Amino acid sequence: MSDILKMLSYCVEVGKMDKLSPYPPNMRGEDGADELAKKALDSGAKPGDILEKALIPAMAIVGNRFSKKEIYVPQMLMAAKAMNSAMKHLKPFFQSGETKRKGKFIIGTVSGDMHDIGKNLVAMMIEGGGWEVIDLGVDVSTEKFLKSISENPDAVIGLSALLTTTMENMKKTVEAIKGKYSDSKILVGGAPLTMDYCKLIGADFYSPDPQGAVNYLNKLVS
Ligand code: B1M
Repeated sequence: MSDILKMLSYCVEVGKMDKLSPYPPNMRGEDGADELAKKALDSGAKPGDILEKALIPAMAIVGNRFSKKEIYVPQMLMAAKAMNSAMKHLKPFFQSGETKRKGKFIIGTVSGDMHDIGKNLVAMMIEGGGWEVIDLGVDVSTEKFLKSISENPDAVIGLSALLTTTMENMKKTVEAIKGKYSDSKILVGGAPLTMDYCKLIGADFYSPDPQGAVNYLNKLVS
């Protein structure tokens, strides 16, 4: 991995957003995730590599540290902000799919859940894969999903949940969607989910990562 990617990964890990951000104090005045993501792209790194080799592993480290109580919510939040600072440079690349739109994809993080980094990554990758993405955001109620499906009846639906508590809300949303639109295809994802849980709640597919989500959607139209 290049030095730029290593440094970018480290910036996300420690929550260094950009050159002007005062946090962490020992890196004051140094490039942050914002500048380094841009430099990585300028030096020829592929957006997918920046994502998979630098950003996603950094967030995994942050998550493990949080689990072990080595860091707390504020540090986690700073890391998420640093990741988003880098992502703003990658987003146009993921969105500029050269292929014709393959269909519509509605995505949202389920009710009660504010986590959006993974959901945004999935949305970006799917958009880059040639799909029109309707992103409903975070804390999305069942009613909001149903309204969007009524406006886009052929869309595939994607639900994300990061909390064990909101997995239950995902179940309720899947039941409501399938009750009203039995032919709909629902893809679920998020760190606490499994294929078994996907089957249990009556969703159609579980993907642990964005690429699996893209592959699933592409199979539906191939
Ligand atoms: Co939260 N948080 N958090 N958090 N947070 C977790 C999820 C947690 C596992 C940390 C831990 O304890 N180790 C834990 C959940 C425990 C549990 O439920 N069992 C937790 C907790 C407890 C909380 C709070 C309750 C903390 C508190 O306030 N005490 C609180 C809840 C707020 C709420 O939602 N109501 C909270 C808050 C936050 C922040 C706001 C500080 C921040 C979110 C910022 C944001 O999203 N804008 C945050 C963060 C950053 C995390 C961790 C560290 C990282 C999540 C992340 O972005 N990962 C996380 C720990 C962890 O995951 N290890 C944690 C990177 C991202 C790329 O991965 O989202 O898994 P992920 O997405 C992956 C795949 O899952 C998949 O693709 C993505 C890319 O590979 N995927 C899909 C995701 N959605 C998909 C949908 C698909 C397909 C694939 O199809 C539709």
